[in-house]
Amino acid sequence: MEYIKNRFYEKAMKNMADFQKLRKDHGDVVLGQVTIDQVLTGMKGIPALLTETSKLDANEGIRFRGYSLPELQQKLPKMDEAGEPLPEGLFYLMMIGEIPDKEDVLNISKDWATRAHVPQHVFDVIDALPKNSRPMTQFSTAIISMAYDSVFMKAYRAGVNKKFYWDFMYEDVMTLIARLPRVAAYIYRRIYHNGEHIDPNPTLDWAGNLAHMMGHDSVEVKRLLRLYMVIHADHEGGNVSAHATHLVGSALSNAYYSFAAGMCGLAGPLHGFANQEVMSWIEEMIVEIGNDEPTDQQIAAYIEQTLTQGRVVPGYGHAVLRITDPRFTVQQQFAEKYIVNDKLINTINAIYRVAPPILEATGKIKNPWPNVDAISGALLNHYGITESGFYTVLFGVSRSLGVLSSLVFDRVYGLPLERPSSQTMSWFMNKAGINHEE
Ligand code: CMX
Repeated sequence: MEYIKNRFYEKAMKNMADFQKLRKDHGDVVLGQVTIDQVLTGMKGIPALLTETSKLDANEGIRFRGYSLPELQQKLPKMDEAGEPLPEGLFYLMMIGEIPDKEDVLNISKDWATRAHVPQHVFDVIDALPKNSRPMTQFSTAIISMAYDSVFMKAYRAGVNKKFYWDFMYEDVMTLIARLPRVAAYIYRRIYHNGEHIDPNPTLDWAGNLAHMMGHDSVEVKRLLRLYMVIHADHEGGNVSAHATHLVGSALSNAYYSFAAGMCGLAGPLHGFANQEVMSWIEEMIVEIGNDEPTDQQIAAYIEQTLTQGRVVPGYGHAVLRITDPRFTVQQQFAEKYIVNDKLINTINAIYRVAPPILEATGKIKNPWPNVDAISGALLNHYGITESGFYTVLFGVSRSLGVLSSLVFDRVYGLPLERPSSQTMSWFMNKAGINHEE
């Protein structure tokens, strides 16, 4: 399986030369100005991170190494021609920058299958938690517990030269990604299926095996999870899960610590947990209205009520996007293609008709359009994965592909400890020309 690693190394060394040239010859080039508003609203729009794997455009959506999602649905290898692309292919693209062929993808599937064994102590750690601990608590705890096996940490302690860090990080990243479906499925079966676990099938692809171990072995679920794992994989470097993984990694924390930090960020309701919040919000609306096929007027009134209560409408808005999230559109098209007359999906479509003008009319919400989380739960629910408390874990399994490939790049470039400066209120007031009393 050295083939993928060697290809990565070849490409990465070219990038490394560019990186060194930038620092050596062009380090003093000014990138832009930073306003008080940008700092006080979450550092939005400040070009402050180097991320190779994907780029998000506000008016177009995500591109992975230059390719949009519809392009990837066409170009990435699939299990069968009518199906959805394999996440292994997206991982290859993010790491190497080229569209893989089927053999490249099968190579990665095989590599991950050989690394997928999860040590017993990880299951023991999960089992030591109360069964009703939140799935994301169990997931991030299990990830940290695997740091025991970090080859990066062992190499660092053994005094390995920093120019080889990327190699050990690559090994940890591949092993961690390989193990995640088993860990996630274990948590799922533990909580929702009386701990009746299902052994992995090493002949299956990464997402197909996840569906299998969860006990949803149908062609339909495998197809959906392949798409799901592709569209949630990366959203450039500034989102909370990517940034947290990168930040913690900058202290030379190993991949397990770094990714667990990212997953704690993903578990927040303004980020990945929104995919669960959407389901709870709709359930509450249906109970309150007393009708599981609410009219547009009833939905509009419920959205108004949510806003009046000072709550957010989950699944809507975005820190960067200013359009309907293409990840929403791709899932909506999937539903149109494969799903006929599902009440929940009809309701999601009705919310899409009704919500944007109401959100826009507030005058403060910068993006009134749906994001990826507005519909993902409805698709899972349709195919029998009804346990919405688990949905953010699925997001997390997918997100590993992007943030962990970025972590390998971080070590290739030798990016240093991240340490922006913070300032006091007086400093900001002085900058604004206002005299501030402490
Ligand atoms: N419902 C109600 N109010 C919203 C809103 C929504 N869907 N989206 C934004 N707002 C509000 C903000 O809370 C903020 O209010 P205050 O000025 O009172 O603080 C105001 O509108 C301006 O916010 P913004 O600049 O448009 O959005 P931010 O960049 O601050 O936040 C996001 C982006 C995603 C956190 C926000 O749109 C939101 O809370 N959406 C709902 C939660 C959600 O779906 N999150 C998932 C995002 C995708 C993902 O990461 O998985």
